[in-house]
Amino acid sequence: VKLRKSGRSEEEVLRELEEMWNSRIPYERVFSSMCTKPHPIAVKAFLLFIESNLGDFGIFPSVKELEDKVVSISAELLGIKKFCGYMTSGGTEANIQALRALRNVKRGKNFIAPKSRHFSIDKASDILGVEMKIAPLNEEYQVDVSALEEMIDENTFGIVALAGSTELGQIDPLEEISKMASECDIPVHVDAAFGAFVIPFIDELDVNFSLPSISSISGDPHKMGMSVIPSGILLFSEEKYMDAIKVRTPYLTTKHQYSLPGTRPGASAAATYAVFEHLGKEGYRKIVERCMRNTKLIIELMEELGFEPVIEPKMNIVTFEMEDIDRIREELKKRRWLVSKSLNPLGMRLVIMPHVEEENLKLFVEDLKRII
Ligand code: 0PR
Repeated sequence: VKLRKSGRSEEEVLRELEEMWNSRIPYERVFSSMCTKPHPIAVKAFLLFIESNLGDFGIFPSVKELEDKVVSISAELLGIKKFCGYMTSGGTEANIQALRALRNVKRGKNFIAPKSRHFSIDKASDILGVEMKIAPLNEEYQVDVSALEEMIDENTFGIVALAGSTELGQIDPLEEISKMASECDIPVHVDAAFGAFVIPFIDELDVNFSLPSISSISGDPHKMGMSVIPSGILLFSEEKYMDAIKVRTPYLTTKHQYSLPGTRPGASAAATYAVFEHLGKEGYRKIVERCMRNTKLIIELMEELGFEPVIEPKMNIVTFEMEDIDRIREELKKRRWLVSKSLNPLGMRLVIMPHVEEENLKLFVEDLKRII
């Protein structure tokens, strides 16, 4: 494909794109994604700020204000009083940056992450050129804290814990980890990419994010926050961690930068602020409650087919052990359903996002029944 000598009409180009867009499996039939249709107000706000660049916000001072508001609203939601932070492109950037900050502060050579970590942690280890030690899980698929403690050595600069694991939505025992880490003087990064905008709206999940030793927390508005892609949050408990990833930017309108990308969308800050303001706690709670009702429904329907969830889901992710997941997944795809495969344990993983309708869960299970 080459750049054309002379261009085609707007109408023609857009028609081609529309056709391409319409060929996808719509979100209504996608149970494999942690992303969802952004809230309409997020889309409007995004378009309004489409030109803005948070990488040089002296030109667009209002986007910096919006980013700061998004960061403090997120911190308040998670019950964190003392914080600093910025908007990332998502969970991957946040994990890389959090580990970079810990490595730079502690000057160590390795960190420890649970077996249940997201693969972005592996990317961080590779990019930073530091060793990643993998901690085993207990029978509830949470990190085994005593094994974790034994893995700490004089070169360990940090620990990763999960609040909403990718495969099961499991939450690691943060209080226990924090207590142990405080005794060993090791900072902890909590990856709440998925959980940050779910946990605060489920009363039974009484998770304390404001613990000693928790040095950073990440959470993604582009997952359960109903915002647009790319929207992530990274919060640090102390300035020294932010300072450890600061670079000077002499020729910009601003003196320094903390983010991994240089140029980055101010539109994401506007979109996320808009959806935060518009939904409020009540709006989010309703969305999360509906996702949890649908998660319970799919469990009931799957139990009728003889499948049990691996763990009682804490959030709207549920995984069923399934030996022949590869074949079933292929067959489901032929019928235009997308599910994902979990590896630990081998099974079918369903993420019951706000775009998942009760009716479609019933149709899905009927198709699954025919396949098995
Ligand atoms: N941390 C955790 C716990 C995650 O689950 C994810 C993404 C990340 C970090 C990285 O976040 P970003 O992808 O925003 O950088 N987990 C999802 C997954 O791998 C991402 C995803 C989203 C995958 C939508 C598929 C999809 O359709 O399942």
